[in-house]
Amino acid sequence: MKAFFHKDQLEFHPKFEWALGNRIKHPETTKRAQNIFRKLKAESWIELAEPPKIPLKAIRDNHNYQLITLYNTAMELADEEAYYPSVFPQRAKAKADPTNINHAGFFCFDSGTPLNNKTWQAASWSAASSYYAAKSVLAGDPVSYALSRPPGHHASRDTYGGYCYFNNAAIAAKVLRTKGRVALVDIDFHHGNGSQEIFYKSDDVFVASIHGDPREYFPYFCGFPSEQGSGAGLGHNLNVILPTGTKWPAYKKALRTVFLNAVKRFEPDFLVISAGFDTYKLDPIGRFALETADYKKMAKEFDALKLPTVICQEGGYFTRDLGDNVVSFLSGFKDRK
Ligand code: SP5
Ligand code: ZN
Repeated sequence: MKAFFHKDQLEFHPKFEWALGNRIKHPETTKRAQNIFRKLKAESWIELAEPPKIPLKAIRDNHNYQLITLYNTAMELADEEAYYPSVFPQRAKAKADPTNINHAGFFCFDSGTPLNNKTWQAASWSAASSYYAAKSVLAGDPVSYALSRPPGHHASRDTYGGYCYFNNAAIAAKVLRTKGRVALVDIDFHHGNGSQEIFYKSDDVFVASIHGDPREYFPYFCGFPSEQGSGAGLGHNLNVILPTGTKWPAYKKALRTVFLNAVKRFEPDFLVISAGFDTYKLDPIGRFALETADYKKMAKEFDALKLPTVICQEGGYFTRDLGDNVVSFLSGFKDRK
């Protein structure tokens, strides 16, 4: 199995975030990616591959030019300077100039996702990892993994937040949809609001997310079962909420009876998995209670669909066990190579 990662994804070091009024150490560290990389390297059946540069057009297919411009504006920040917006306009009435860093709040929806002069570099290499993982699946690999860090599923066409800058999984889905119907399934603890928004009106990409209750957890304002898509996409968006403390037996039940059934009914040709491991029992942010071995069991449920599959890394903040959890998950697809 190929695993895509570029070392410049490590050049981005968010130091802190503002969370619920407190300044806390940033959970989305380079150590996360390094831990995953080290564990992947120890597995002989995983082949690490460095992606080439992503064509700008592949980013433009998902994100508008203002967002791209803003990250380029941030490249002019001084070393060690991080920009946290402090003004968040009511969008409908606002106009923004993305060459002015002080307008960043127009594009941003939280205070946990800083911009600095390395954001563009890391985010575009992360996008490249998922783009080329999708390309490898189109070229015949049954399953590919993208160590996409920074993560992506909270980023929409024109907004960033939740530690996400470009929506890596959506970029992969758009590569695959040129050749068929795509199911994008999101198993991160948090609702994949960016992915939902990008494909909300699409009838050829089904988006399904299984997550903690947004009334209590990030991203708070969406991720409810009533959100089912609109226009041609009506019926092609699924949100499943599980209670705080959920363990594997209850997770598996929801996965089989609701989640996977809906995916099958859609009859996809390809699968993209937004794979977050903040559902882990020791995770400092997520509040489910899955164990390392559960990720292999979960993967086998997806593997049984027998679809060409791209797996994109999302969250997971208990760094010590993160790589083990990723390897456990990937091992569920091992029989397909
Ligand atoms: C990709 C992803 O998983 N993004 C998650 C963003 C969540 N941001 C809000 C975090 C709130 C942190 N609360 C601190 C609890 C410390 N014990
Ligand atoms: Zn998450």
